[in-house]
Amino acid sequence: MITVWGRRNSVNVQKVLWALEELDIAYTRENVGGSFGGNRDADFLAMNPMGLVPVIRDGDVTMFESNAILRWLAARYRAGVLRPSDPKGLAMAEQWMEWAQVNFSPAVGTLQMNLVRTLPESRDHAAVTAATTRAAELATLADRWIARHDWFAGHDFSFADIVMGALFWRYKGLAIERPATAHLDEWLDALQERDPFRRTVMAVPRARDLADWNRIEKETG
Ligand SMILES: N[C@@H](CCC(=O)N[C@@H](CS)C(=O)NCC(=O)O)C(=O)O
Repeated sequence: MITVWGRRNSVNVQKVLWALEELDIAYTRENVGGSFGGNRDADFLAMNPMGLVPVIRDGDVTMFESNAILRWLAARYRAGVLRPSDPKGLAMAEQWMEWAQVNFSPAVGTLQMNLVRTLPESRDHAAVTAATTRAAELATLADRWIARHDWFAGHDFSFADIVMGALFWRYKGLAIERPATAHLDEWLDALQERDPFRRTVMAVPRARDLADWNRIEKETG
């Protein structure tokens, strides 16, 4: 049985839980990180010296870094379900996973940290302005791609849609100005048809502010 360490309101944990559900793999989860703590304990640091969630244990494989975990699960289980079997599809999926981790995730993370997880008086307004502009540029760019493709890898749903989907869902929940992204919105509508997305991402309400965040974390784990 696979074990996942991580709180359900972490976007990176959500990606792993969503992938596990798409692959129909049984798992157990330990609530770690945020107000649950545990991620600075020696036992946890032995699994991930960064002290961050998610971490998984799958037999003799214990690992961290959500995108790498997705790659492991997709390669190990039900080949072709999340990892495209054609080289071009795989290349495109990998391209968007890297793009999301290096570009979109930091912009959304800055917005989330400041606008939701920080009290108004302590927010870094310059950082919010810069991240709002950056995220808008990036969302527009991704919208142009998905206008010409059914999914981020091309023809089929893949782990790239999990990475982009969890992040884009969070971005859409922020109280900021956003550009029109009609094609991304259509793709997001298609994701909402998937039970694994509903159970792992949508099931955790998006918080509006810190009090909301703390309440949801307690309620949903
Ligand atoms: N690049 C890492 C980032 C992991 C990360 O930043 N995790 C955050 C949650 S999204 C975390 O552990 N924060 C500390 C905490 O929850 O206490 C990944 O993709 O797994």
